[in-house]
Amino acid sequence: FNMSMTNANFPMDAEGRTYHVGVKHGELANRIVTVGDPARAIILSRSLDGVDLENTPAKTIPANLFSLSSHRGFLTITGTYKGVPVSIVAIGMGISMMDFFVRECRAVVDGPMIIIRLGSCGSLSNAAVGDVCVPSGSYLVQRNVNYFADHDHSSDEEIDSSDKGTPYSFSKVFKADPEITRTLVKNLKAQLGENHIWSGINATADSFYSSQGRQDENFVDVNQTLFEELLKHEPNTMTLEMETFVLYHLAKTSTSAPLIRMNKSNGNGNSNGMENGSKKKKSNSIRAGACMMVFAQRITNDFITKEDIARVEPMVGKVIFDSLVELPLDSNDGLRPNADG
Ligand code: R1P
Repeated sequence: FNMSMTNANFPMDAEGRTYHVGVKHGELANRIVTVGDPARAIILSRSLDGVDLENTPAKTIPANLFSLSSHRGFLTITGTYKGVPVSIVAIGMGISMMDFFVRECRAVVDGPMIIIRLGSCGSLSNAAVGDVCVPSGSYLVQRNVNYFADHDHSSDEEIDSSDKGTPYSFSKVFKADPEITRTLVKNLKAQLGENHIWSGINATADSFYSSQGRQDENFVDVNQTLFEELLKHEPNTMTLEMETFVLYHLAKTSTSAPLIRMNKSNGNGNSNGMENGSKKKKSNSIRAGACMMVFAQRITNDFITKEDIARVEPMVGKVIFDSLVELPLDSNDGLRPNADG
């Protein structure tokens, strides 16, 4: 890996490899599954075409697939599924890692992309450990660090709204691609059973601990009433995890997202004019979706067993690949006049 970068704005090396994910043109498919855990990426890779399962030990990347492990902990595996090119990218944890992944992958892939996250999460709803949640939208939960500046928080107090603000802030909901969500729900229900698949809204938190309402006596977190605040903000809050919001947000703000294209090229409000000539050019969209396995039930305090992870993970992985190859790369949903209201 050549570490000499050619510019400071969007660093790439002489070969065109991105600075953190380490990928270059040709190494990534337009259809991508992203996970946190590299071990999950390797388990999923066993479902790709041409893998010699008998002679590929567990925890080993199948020899017939392209793989790249970056110096910053990203793992990319590319192959085909039912003949269609797909990639699996393990990114680690947190909002910054999702940002690195989406931007650097976008930079080296031509044309429209579909990105589906397969994560794990905590459940705030009735979804039990081992169940799978498919969020149609996500918001961001951030610790408001200013709240903790130069105030006396030695006593645990209720979340309030005095002049120092509230200890946690919640963003608006950004939506998943509706067709991806529908396809995932349909295929997951067929595979895992109606009762194990849940729809709702996800909350992406900037910490595993404080902004997910975990109690830690070593720090002043003022998060005792966080769950109630989340449900007040968004009554359909179903899950808590650490990446999905950034994926949905970047898909929405990508410069070829339908709404942004519309604003740029359609100042006169006539969507027909835009649709005519630009159908071929508008092909850099990112369609995003996600599903997550419940590892932690935050209300009952159950945690998933290793056996359940081993059972659910490869099954959900296969459903995502089936969904990925079933979905058209470029949706025209947002380009229909009035499609977004
Ligand atoms: C925390 O344990 C991690 O698990 C969840 C959270 O979002 C966070 O990244 O997702 P992954 O299993 O995909 O890493």
